[in-house]
Order: sequence, then C-alpha cells, then structure tokens
Amino acid sequence: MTEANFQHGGDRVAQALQAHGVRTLFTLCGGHISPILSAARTRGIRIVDVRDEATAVFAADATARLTGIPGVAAVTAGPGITNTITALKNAQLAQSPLLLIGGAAPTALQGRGALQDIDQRPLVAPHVKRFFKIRRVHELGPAVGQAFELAQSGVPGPVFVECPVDLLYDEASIRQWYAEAAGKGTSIPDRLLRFYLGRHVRNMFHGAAAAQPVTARPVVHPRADDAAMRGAVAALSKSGRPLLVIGSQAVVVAGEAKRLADAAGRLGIPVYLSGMARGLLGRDHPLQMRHQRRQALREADCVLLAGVPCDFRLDYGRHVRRSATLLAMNRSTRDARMNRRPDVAAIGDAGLFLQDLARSVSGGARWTAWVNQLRGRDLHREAEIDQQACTLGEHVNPLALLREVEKQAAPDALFVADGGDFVGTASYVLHPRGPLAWLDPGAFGTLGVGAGFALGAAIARPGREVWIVFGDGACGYGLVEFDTFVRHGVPVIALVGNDAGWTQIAREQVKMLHDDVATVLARTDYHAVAAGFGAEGIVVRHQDEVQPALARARELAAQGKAVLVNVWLDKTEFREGSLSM
Ligand SMILES: Cc1ncc(C[n+]2csc(CCOP(=O)(O)OP(=O)(O)O)c2C)c(N)n1
Ligand SMILES: [Mg+2]
Repeated sequence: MTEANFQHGGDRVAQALQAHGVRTLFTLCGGHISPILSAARTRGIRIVDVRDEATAVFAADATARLTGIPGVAAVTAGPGITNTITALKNAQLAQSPLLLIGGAAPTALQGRGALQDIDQRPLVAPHVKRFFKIRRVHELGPAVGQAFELAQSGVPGPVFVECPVDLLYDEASIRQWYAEAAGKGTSIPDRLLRFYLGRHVRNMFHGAAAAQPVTARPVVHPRADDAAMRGAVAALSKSGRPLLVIGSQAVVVAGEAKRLADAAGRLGIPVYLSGMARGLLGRDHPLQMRHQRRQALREADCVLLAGVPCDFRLDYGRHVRRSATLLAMNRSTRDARMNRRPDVAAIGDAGLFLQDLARSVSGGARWTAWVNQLRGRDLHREAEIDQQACTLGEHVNPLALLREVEKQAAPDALFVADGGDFVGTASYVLHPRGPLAWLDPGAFGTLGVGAGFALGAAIARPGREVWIVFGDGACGYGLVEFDTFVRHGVPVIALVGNDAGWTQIAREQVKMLHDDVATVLARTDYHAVAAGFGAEGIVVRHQDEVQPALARARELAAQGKAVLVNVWLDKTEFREGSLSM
C-alpha cells in the first residue's frame, strides 16, 4: 500500500488548503465535516470556530479582501449550508473570492431520507461561480485547487465544494461502514444490495491511491487590450476636468494596492474612493475628495470608473453628465456597460490598467485649477461638519464621537462598517488610514457583516487595531460572536452607535407613512451582553465620557481584549435626505 491509501479524504482537502497558503479555516462544526477540521488542525491550519455559519463566511470574505488569497469556511450539511446563504450572496455581489466547503450526506444515502440531506445545488449554485459536487475521493484535492483558481480568476467570487461525509474518512472505516449497512442476509435483495454497495465503495475510492498532491498555480490577472489604453490616453489628453472613481474591484489584487495608490497619485486626477478602495490614498491626500461627489461627477468632462459599475451608487449612471467621456475599467463586461455604454471599455483588472495608464499620462499641473476647485469645496464641507460636531445635546453627538475616533484610532487601524445612519455618517467623518483598511458589505448592503468581517480582519492582520462601527440594530446580528472573540483571543473594538432604533429606515418611513412601526429599539445594554461573554463592556451616555472611554477601549484592545463601547447617541439631521434604492 502507498501512503495515499492511508490518506483520508478530509486530509486531502486539508492538504490542498495548505498548498494554497491557507492559514485559517473558519467553521462551525458538524459530523459531516469533522475529518476536514481535524486534518486541517493537524496540519497547522488555525481552526476558528464561530457561533453562526454566516460569521464563518463573512470572516472568510474579509480575509480574501485583505490578503487577496481566498478565505475559507467549512460548514456542515443542510442547515449549516442554508445559514451561509446571505453571506455567500454578499460575497458574490462584492466580488470577493472565497471558498466554502460544505458537508453532505453519504453518497449512497442521498435522496433516501438521511439526516440533513437536501439537494444543496439548487440552493447554493445561484450564489457561487461554481458548485463542485464531489463523487470520488481522488477528486477532492483537485477540486479544492480548481476552486481556488476559479475564485480569483476573471470576476472574483465565491466557489462551493460539496464533500459527502463518506469520502472524508479512511477507506477501511468506510468499507466496514458499508459492509455493516449491507448486512449479512442471504436473500436475493440482500445479496444484490451487498453487490451494489461493494461496487459503490470501489467507485468512491477508485484512483485514490494514485492521486498526486495538489499544488497551487499562479493566478493570471486579466488585462485590458491596447486599444483601451490608447482610448484612455486620448480621452485624457482632451480633458480639462477629469475625475477618477476607484472602487472595490480595483483592489482585488491586494498585493498591488500600494503600487495602485502611487499610480493614482502620479496621474494627478482628482479621485473619489469607494468600497474597499477607501483609504487607498491614506488619510489626507491632496487629490482625494470625500464630499459632493455627485456635483463633481456632473461637472467632470471625462469620468474614469475603476472597478465601479453605474449602479444605484452612481444613480444608475445619471450622475455622469451625458456629454462627458466615460471610461469604464472593469473585469466584468456586464459591469462596465451597466446602465450606460462607456466610450472606452477597458475589460480587465482596473488597478493594473491604472498603473499602466499612469506610465503614459502624467497630469502634472494641467488639472491643478480643477483639483483646487474641488478641494476648496471639500474643505468647506469639512468645516461645516466640524461645526455640526460642536452642537451639544443630552447625550452624545455622533459627529463629535466619530471625530474623536478619527483622532484616537491608531495610524494603521482597520474599520469595519455595519449599520445604517451612524455608519453612513462615519463614512464621511472617518478617514481610513491606508489601503485595505475599510471594510463594508458592498452592493448587497447586508446588515450583520460586522462581527465576521472583524474576526477575519483581526486574524488576517494581527497586531492592528480593528474597529467595528456598528449601528445598534446591526450589532444584534453578531453580538454572540463576542464569545468567539474571547475564546480565540481576538481583540476588536466594537463601537455601537446606540440611537435606540433602526434609524435609517425610520427616517424615511416616518416621513412618508407617518408610522414608525418596527423601527423602534431600546437603549439596550449591549455592553453588558459583551461582558456576559467575557469581553469588556463600556457605556457612554454623555459627551464628556467619550474621550476617556475610547482611550480605555484602545488600551484594553492593546492588551488583547475584545471591547464593546455602547454610546447613547443624540438625534442628528446630518443624514437627512440620503436614501438609497
Ligand atoms: C439584513 C438586512 N436587513 C435589513 C436591512 C434594512 N436596513 C438598512 S439600514 C437599516 C437600519 C439599521 O439600523 P442600525 O444598525 O441601528 O443603524 P442606524 O440607521 O440606526 O444608525 C435597516 C434595517 C438591511 N440592509 N439588511
Ligand atoms: Mg440605530
């Protein structure tokens, strides 16, 4: 017998993960996946067990976004998988490459009423790039390898590998299990069953001994053609007021983020950053604008969308004036053309395209007046916010709170955004520190990403301060994960903007329907919940407590503790009129 005879399927999966550089596996256990978890741990992969399968997928998603290597989650069959659907869809819409490994009932028992046995393909397939249904042990390793490649290629996204439990144990145990199931009866049906099951097991293990270990292959990133580059250079040469919008997809090659930032700086074009690209240019780059994007887009005569589709966030393309030259850089042809046909479509990686473009175009002083005009407006708006932050109320002014976070948070802090109004305010007030230092759900607008994203971020970036900017409504989804933070020694600072309600919804609902039904929450003691899980809880009811509370939270996090700061907010009109549909 060769070594491969003894290597069970669970270890083949673990070995393939290891070959692809996976250091952490997020999971919630189940009998269907035990051999994978055990083998992965034996191979030195850190197993982070969470309290809800959605968290495992959110954490894998964050890992992928921050490292560029697909994050991995493993969940059990049936309800373990159904629990991940929202997180999977969120990752698909955010174009985040991750690998979800799901258990399944034994191959011979599928469709026969086995525990947790459902047809998982129709449920999962719409949300992933591919659903790998494994039938033989030797397919396990190669499927994981292909899943890695596929998740990162073209338009990145999640991939699912379904691993039936009887492929994951060693051959001797499985043979015995099937032999026992076949019984010792002598009737013709009994003998037929034995024959059938014997053949089934032979098929399952066919070729397993000869299978080679999987090795990782380098990922090839798609590049736009030369015609697109010529088109872009020509458009910019004629432009007096160009504007660049860089979004999440432009930073999917995480290792290139710094070079992309340098390139954007050299281009000399004023920039707005969105999604995962926020922070790309650091805290205060002279080319980066944060406010009045809509007005800037209306004024620009040439708009470059790097990894940004014309979806609801750009009012379906209507924010860009008709006469402007539109340049769309995108890995997806569909996204590049969404709602509006671009004059130049650069189909490929937007970040790499911008790097090439910066070698051909150097704006220098050409656009200085235009940059200064936008910059002036930006500074004016910042001054207005400063003024609004000075208003004192009964409890805490959210603008003042976020200004204090901006002041105190570490120079390399990571921010995770999960909520409505308060988080919307934070996205204006907080200046992400650097590339890949801001995580939000993306186009799916999913509440509840916070705990999982923070878990993935803290583990992918050990030693860095991780803040979750939470709405009080949003924090409820993942509060139980304070248990995970404590068990795994993951220090995060959860800042809960407690306005006792689902305010983003209430704001419009009350105005339109004069009814606050289902939008009202209480000033719940979320800090006490965190403390109940063994974390640190701090409550802040008044403005003068903000500064010391945040300082204390940072101190505790630096000691390796998870902290929840529950801040009672005053109402503010800051977000009045901002509704996304
Ligand atoms: C999973 C999910 N459910 C519901 C919504 C709809 N939604 C969007 S914002 C919001 C309110 C969020 O409340 P909270 O987290 O307290 O933030 P606030 O607006 O109060 O600052 C809701 C319910 C959503 N986006 N995602
Ligand atoms: Mg709220």
